[in-house]
Amino acid sequence: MFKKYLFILVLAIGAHSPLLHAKAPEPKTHQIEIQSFVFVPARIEVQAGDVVEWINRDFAPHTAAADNGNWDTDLIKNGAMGRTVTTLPGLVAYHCAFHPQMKGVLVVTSPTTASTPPTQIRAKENDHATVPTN
Ligand SMILES: [Cu+2]
Repeated sequence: MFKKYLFILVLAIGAHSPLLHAKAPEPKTHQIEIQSFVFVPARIEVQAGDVVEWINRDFAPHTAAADNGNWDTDLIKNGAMGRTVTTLPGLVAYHCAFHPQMKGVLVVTSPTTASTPPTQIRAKENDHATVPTN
């Protein structure tokens, strides 16, 4: 959590009009390394619209392919990079086409949800809790 807020702070300082930029965050790029037949990190949280890049540190070639078939980086050679752009929020499991035991997960959040402060989310939940639902 601290890292996330630090990053938002850095963005706010970098942009001269933080209020204008707060509602439409710039797409970010996230990097996942492939080391010793493992995606590192295996699970990352990104916002819809963000770019995810895989860098292959192994001598063996790898791929990153969504289990649902929505995207595939195709072959990533040693030292090379593959990428995809996230679209819809949700959990996206992926794997390496050559090594089915290599698995990873992208946790894709919607930009509006992710930028809502935790206090506002709690307030909404409390509202629902006090309203009888049949
Ligand atoms: Cu592989």
